Amino acid sequence: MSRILTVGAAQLGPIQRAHTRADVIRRLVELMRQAHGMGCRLVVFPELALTTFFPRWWMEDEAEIDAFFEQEMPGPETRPLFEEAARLGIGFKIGYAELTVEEGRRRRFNTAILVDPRGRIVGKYRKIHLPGHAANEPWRAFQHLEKRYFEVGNLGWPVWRAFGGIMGMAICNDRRWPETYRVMGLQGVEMVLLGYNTPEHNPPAPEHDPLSDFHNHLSMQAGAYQNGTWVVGVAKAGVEEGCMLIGGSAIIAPSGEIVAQAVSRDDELIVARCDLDRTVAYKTSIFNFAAHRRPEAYGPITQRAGVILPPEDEA
Ligand code: CDT
Repeated sequence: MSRILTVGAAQLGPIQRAHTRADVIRRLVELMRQAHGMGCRLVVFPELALTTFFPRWWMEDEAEIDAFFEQEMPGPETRPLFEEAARLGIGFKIGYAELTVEEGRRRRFNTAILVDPRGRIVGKYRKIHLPGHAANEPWRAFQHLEKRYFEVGNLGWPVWRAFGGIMGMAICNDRRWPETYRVMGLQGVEMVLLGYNTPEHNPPAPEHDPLSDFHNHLSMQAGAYQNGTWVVGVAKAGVEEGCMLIGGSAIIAPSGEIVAQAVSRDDELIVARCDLDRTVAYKTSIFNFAAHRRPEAYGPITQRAGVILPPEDEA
């Protein structure tokens, strides 16, 4: 059996602060057309794909912050992307900053949506693992203020039946956490769609900088293999407002092997014919969760963060 889903990973080069939504949508539409021309039924765009990665700046003016957020989706500026998708009959996944009113207050999330080939939103995910910090830390060359600008996602980790398979979404830092893939893996996910903006330089741990590309692929390849799922990881890359973002967008098979990889740090489409049935051999053998997982034997698991055992003589 085979269930082929031809998917495109549409890596973006940098988006500078001066670039308008219209500038960006033109680039997304061009990549979408390329994907359609190469037979894709689904094209995946990065995290926060409509603007520059604004959490690098400390801002206090609410209107200045709001300018980076979408209050409706599609809205007047993003509708052309939905219309082009429907015209071509191609689905897409895109990340953006979401401003919404829920529970009577304004709330901001780092969000991704899955859109079907008729231009209808079929799934929404809000980023759970928000990296960085909330306080102003001007000593950093580039701040990473996701904890200031976003709330932790409140939609959990659903999966959706779409595109002939079981689809899930994650956003950037989520890809480094095994829970991300496992929570979706336990629901039978067959393809995880994720986008990222990853600075090459991490101010609190600069000794990790040479390993940025390695850690990117290591996380996604392990997540794919250990859960028997395809992973499509898509970067916004290149020098954005002076900050170098890694590339390395990749389409990863359930074996953990990379089957397509971007070579630039610019707008670049990579494509793979993904057989969703390649998940089955993993899900029914080595990673047959029902047969081999033993959560009842793992012992008590604390919910506290960063638990470290006390020294032996204090225990
Ligand atoms: N966007 C995003 O989540 N980036 C983080 C950077 C971590 S360093 C603060 C990432 O995990 O790639």
